[in-house]
Amino acid sequence: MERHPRNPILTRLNIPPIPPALTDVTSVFNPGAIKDGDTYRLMLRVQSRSRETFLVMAESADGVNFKVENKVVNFKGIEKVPGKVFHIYDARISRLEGRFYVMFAMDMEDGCQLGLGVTDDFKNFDFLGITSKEDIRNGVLFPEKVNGKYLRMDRPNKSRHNSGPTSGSTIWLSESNNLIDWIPVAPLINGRFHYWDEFIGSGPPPVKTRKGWIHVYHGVAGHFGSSNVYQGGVMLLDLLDPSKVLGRCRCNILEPREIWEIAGQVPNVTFPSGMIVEKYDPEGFALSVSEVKIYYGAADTSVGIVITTIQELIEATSEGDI
Ligand code: BMA
Repeated sequence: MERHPRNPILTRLNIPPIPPALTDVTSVFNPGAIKDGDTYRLMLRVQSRSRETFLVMAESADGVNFKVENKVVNFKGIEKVPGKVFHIYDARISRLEGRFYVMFAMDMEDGCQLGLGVTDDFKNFDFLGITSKEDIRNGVLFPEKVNGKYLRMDRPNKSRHNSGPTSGSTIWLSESNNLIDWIPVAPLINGRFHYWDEFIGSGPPPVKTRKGWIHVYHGVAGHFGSSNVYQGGVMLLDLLDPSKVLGRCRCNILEPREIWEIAGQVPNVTFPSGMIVEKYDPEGFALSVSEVKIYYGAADTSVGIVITTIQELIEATSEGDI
């Protein structure tokens, strides 16, 4: 992973005032990402000084220099959800059957749920529903049906960081016939206690390669007392049976090192949430030589980008287990 010299590519100073909710914002982080034709799009998590979070779109011609829109994303229909929705955040964008689906976390009275929205043009967004029945986060859709089912990875929140938010240490594969009702199929990977990825959760949606589904996730080392360290890692799933894990990195592939990753609203956080692959073959498999852009939230304060290739990501999954 190579950090781009332009980093951090987005900070609070790039967010135009969007009154009344967003003026003089505190932070921008954890973006969803997609390439739509020649346009790179990010769905940013922007936080105000009331510590409310809103989703805001940004676009770019080169994937590095982004212009942020001066309006908040409004998922039409979300206002009908019974009960209070405190925040929606951490959007993951997937292109599926020709539409753009957005899965995001919804903080509600009973914990966190996974909401699903859809758009065709990144101007009008529709809310499709709440897709979970338990406290859960980090839901990412596969970009196509596998064996006749929609698939996603998700992370039930079964534990809690030291005096922090609820978290979990198992990423699950779930399946659905309609994108709204999901059934857990199999646990994929567990946290490795005492090492870098004790608590885990999906990063960006998985990408199809000839070697399998490549998937970037985040791992949290929680044994440092005063601070949880959020890092990036990668695993490989079988193409035809994604419940089979073919490989997983031993070391993290991204960790907080720069001052803007170490210091901020939540220190020591690199949180990968968007991934853009530049080149696919005609059958839709990512080329191993393709450049990959990974977007991440840094210290819950700004947005960074690292560059790698499909081949390097795949190689990292065969380092051997810890
Ligand atoms: C996780 C999520 C992320 C956040 C991270 C670090 O539990 O809430 O949205 O970036 O913690 O604070």
